[in-house]
Amino acid sequence: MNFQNIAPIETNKQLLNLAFAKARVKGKSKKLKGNWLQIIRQKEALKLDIVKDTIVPRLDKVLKSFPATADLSDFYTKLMNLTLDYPNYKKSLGAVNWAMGKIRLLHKSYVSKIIKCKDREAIKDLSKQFYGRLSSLLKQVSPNFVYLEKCRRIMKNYPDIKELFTVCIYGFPNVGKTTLLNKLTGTRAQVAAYAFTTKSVNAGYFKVGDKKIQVLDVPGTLARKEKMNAIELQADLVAKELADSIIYVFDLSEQGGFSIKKQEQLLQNLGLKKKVLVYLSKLDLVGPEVLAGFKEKYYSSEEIKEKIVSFVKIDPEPVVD
Ligand SMILES: Nc1nc2c(ncn2[C@@H]2O[C@H](COP(=O)(O)OP(=O)(O)OP(=O)(O)O)[C@@H](O)[C@H]2O)c(=O)[nH]1
Ligand SMILES: [Mg+2]
Repeated sequence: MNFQNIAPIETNKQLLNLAFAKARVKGKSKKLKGNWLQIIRQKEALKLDIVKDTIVPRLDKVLKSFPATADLSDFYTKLMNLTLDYPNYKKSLGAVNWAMGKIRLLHKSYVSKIIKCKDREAIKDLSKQFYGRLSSLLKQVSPNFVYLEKCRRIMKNYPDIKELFTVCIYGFPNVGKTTLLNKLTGTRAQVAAYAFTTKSVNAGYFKVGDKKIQVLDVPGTLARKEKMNAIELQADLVAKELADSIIYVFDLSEQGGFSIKKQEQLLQNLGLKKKVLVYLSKLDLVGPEVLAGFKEKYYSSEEIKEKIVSFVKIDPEPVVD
């Protein structure tokens, strides 16, 4: 699922300014026929049409560009629960829908009042009332617009998960996980010399023969069971629920800030019923004696590719009668 193309959400003020500007310009350009009263009525009703037809489709676009909650997979629903205030997100989408309906009703009722009105001042008054009620309605849902824009910016960073054999690159912060993702898949995800550089899930792909593998690089975990923050919990979610297999990045140099002992403990306590491959990062910073003392089986990035491809089940040939 792709979250990159959700349209930006305008503020209530931007929407109103745009609608009023359009009504001013377009309202003047149309030639109207009839006596003065008919012309005034048509002119005001036309402005109301333009305002409604500017705002409602924009709100509709906001609603349509967010994925319908019913279409979201379990993984994305969980990811949204970790990274956003999910009830507020759903409430905000509901508020946009409510506002659209209200604007349509308001427009209909004021246009029908204007069309029946016989007094120039009263027509102007009705127009003013419409604009006043419209702007207070939009003000009422303005916090929902602001919240949805915040959600859009967060969701833009969600990985576009594909239905492929999936590997999760896991380990403490700053050990070299993203560096390995870039090496395996040719992505250019951000790498930096501090912990929690990766705050959301990065995806990359590699292919060996006709087998395509999805590699998900996740934020580092501090492995504090009860105290994980929302960033770390994303790592847990991918490792536990999405990944078919794990690459555990081990920084023997300890330059990332985590001791060999701590990293060994995390590796032993992973408790996932999945194949785990160990990758040693920063070997250029490690002396031969340290490497010799490391007793776990480990793989180079090239060996990891081959190994992972060997994990992918070959679908049995379909039986033909
Ligand atoms: N010398 C050396 N530095 C490395 C190697 N791999 C990674 N680094 C450095 O280690 C630092 C952390 O690398 P990242 O790939 O951002 O580590 P990460 O595990 O993704 O970090 P978080 O996203 O914060 O959890 C960066 O400064 C990298 O340049 C390596 O093989 N050798
Ligand atoms: Mg990273």
